[in-house]
Amino acid sequence: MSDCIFCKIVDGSIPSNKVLENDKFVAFHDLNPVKKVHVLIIPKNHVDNIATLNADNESYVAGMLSFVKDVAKELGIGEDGYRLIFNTGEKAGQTVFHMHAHLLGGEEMGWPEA
Ligand code: IU
Repeated sequence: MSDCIFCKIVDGSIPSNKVLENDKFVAFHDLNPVKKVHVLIIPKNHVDNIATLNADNESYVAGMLSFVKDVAKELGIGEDGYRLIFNTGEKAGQTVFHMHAHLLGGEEMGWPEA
């Protein structure tokens, strides 16, 4: 999508601090981290969010969890414990409508969060 900021990160027209990339996914550091480690993981092909997945686009996100595991390992938090969050829809706090997982870690995290 031409006006999507994360699509521009994928095509390189907007720079990002990348952690890992493969043919389907990119992981980069969030500009406004809320934890010591805060990385966004996105599919290269545009999907708005989980709610808009369907038979035509679900292949875009197949393998995403396995990529998350590789990213956590790359960041050195693979054994430590980490949290994955998909804000889905405005009511849940989604502000960028290109599907992304927030990978959070590097510090102790309570559950539920205060
Ligand atoms: P959300 O789940 O849609 O609210 O998350 C969007 C995230 O994207 C948020 O944590 C922003 O800090 C982050 N972000 C970014 O890292 N780089 C950008 O250019 C933009 C948003 I716009």
